[in-house]
Amino acid sequence: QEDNKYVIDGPAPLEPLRNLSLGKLIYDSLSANSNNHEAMVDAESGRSISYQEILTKTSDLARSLVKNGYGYNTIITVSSENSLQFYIPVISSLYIGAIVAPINPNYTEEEMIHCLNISKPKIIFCSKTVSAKYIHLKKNKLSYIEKIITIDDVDDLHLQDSETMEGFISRSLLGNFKSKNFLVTEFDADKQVAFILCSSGTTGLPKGVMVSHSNVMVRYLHTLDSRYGLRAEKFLGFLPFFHGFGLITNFVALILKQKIIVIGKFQEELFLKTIQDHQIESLWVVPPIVVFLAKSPLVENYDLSSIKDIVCGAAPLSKDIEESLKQRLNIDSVRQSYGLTEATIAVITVPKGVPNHGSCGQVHTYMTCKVRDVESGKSLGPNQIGELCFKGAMVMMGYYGNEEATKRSFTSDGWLLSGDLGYYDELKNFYIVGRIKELIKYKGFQVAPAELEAILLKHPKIRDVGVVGIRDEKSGELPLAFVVQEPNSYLTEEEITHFLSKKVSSQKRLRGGVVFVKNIPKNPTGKILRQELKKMVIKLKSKL
Ligand code: M24
Repeated sequence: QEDNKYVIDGPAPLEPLRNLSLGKLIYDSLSANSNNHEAMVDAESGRSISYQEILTKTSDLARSLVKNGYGYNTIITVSSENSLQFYIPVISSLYIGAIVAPINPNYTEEEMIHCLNISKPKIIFCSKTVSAKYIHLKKNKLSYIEKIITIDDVDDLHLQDSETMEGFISRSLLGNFKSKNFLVTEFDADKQVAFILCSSGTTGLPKGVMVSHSNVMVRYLHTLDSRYGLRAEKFLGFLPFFHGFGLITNFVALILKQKIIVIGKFQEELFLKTIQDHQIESLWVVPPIVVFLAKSPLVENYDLSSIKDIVCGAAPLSKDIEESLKQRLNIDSVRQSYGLTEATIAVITVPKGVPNHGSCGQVHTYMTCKVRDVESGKSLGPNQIGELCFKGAMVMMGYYGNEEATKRSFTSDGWLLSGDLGYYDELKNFYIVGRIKELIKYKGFQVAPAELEAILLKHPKIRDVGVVGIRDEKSGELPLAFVVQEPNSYLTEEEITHFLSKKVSSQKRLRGGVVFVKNIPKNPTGKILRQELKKMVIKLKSKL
C-alpha cells in the first residue's frame, strides 16, 4: 500500500521553472555580447575555441542539418573522447529539436550495436579515432544510419563513407556560412526529449533514458543557486562528455560562459598539472578521483592550493577517504552528491557550508524524495532504511521505446524507484547504505550484470552464470562471475575472462575474478538471487 505520509521536499526554488528549450537558452547566452573570450581550451595542446566560434559553428551546422532534411526529433549520436568539437553537434541538434544520443567511444562493436539499436540514430558525429568502427557498422550492419560525420577538424581524412563536419557545412551551405542568425525551433520543453542516455536502471540490459529539455533546465537553475556551491570562472572538463554527469555539467558550463579546460582522456599527471597551471578552484569528481587525490604520492609534486571545494558523486564515497582528502588539501569542503541517469543528474547534494558526516546531502529544489519500505510500500520516517524514490522536475520522461521497462521503474502512484537503499536523519541529511538493484558501478561507470551474463552464456562450456559486484576501495566495485560449467568440460578462469574481454569495454571486465559453483541460486521464477551470491562472496573472503 503506497502512502505519502513522510515525504521530503527540496527547499523552495529561487525562481520558477520556465518552459524554455535548451537550444534557445544557450543560443541567447552565446549571442549576448559573445566576444572572443575562450570557451574551451585543450589542456594538452593548448588549442582553444571561443564563444564566438561556437556560436557561428553551431548556427552553420544547424542550418546544414535542416538543409539536408534533418530537424525536429531526428536522432543524432555523438561519440567521441572529450574534445573542443564535441558540443558543436550537441548544441546544433538542440537548436532544431533533434535528439542527442551520446555513445561511449570506447565501446566494442557489440556494445555499440546494442546502444545504437535502442535509438536508431540517422546521423553519427564521431571523432576520427572511432569513425572506422561506425563506417563498418553503417556499411554492413545498421541500415538506419544515413551519415557519418567526423568532428575533428582534420584534412588528412580520406575515408570513404564519411565526411568532416567542415566539409558537410561547406557542401550544404555553398559558402554562405559564418552567419550568427539562426531561428531556434520552439516547442514544449517539458515534453521534448533533449538526450537519450544509456542506463540499465534497476534491472536488465542498458536502455535509453529520455531526458527532456526541462529536466536539464532544472540543473541549470541549480547551478545559479549559490546554496549548492560556488560558480568558478574556470571549469575542468575531464569527466566523460558522453555520460550524463559530464555531458550535462559541461553543457551548463557553456551556457554560463565559463572557461572549460578540456582533458581528452584522463591521465593522472595531466590532471594534476592542469589543476595547478589553470588554478582550478572547484572540482566535480567521482570517488576513484577522491581516492587518487587522497592517496597518490604524485599529488606531492604539484601545487593544488587553488582548490577550495570538491563535490563527489556517481558512487559511494567512504567517510574516511573524505576526511583524508580534506586534511591533505587543507580544505573543509569535500561534499558528496547523489544522482542517477533516470533523474537526469544530481538530486541530492550536501549544501555549501553544511557540516556533514558521510551524508550524500539534502534533496535539491524542484525535487521530492521519499524512503519507501520495500516490502509494504509505506513511506518511512527518519532513520529507517528503505528504497529512495523520487518525484519532480528532474525525473526522466521514460525509457525510449520501452513502455514496459518504464512502467516497472515507477510505483503505481508515479514515484521513480532508484534501486538504492538509504535513510535520512532528523536534519533531512540523506545516507545511502546499499543497493537493491542489480547494477554494478566500476569507477562510477555502469556495469549491468545481465549484459555480462548474456555474453558469458554464449560460451559453449558455460551452463549457467551469475554476475555480482564485489567491494574494492580503489574502483568501488569489481564485477565477479559465478560460473557453472558444462559437465565433463575443462574450463579455466583465464579462458572465461579472455572470452569476455574481447566482447566488452574495459570497465566491464571480470576484475573481481571467477568462482566455479555447482548451481546458481534462483527463485522459483528463475530470477538470480544476487543477495545469496553476494553472501557467498563474503563467506569465500572470510576463508581466505
Ligand atoms: P548512473 N552514493 C552512493 N551511490 C551513488 C551515489 C552516491 N553519492 N551517486 C550515485 N550512486 C549510485 O550512472 C546509485 O546506485 C550517476 O551516477 C550520475 C548521473 C548523472 C550525474 O548515474 C545510483 O542509483 C551524477 C551521477 C552526479 N553525481 O554527482 C553529480 N552528478 C554532480 C552534479 C553537479 O545512472 C547510481 O549510482 C555538481 C556536482 C556533482 F557531484 C546511478 O548511476
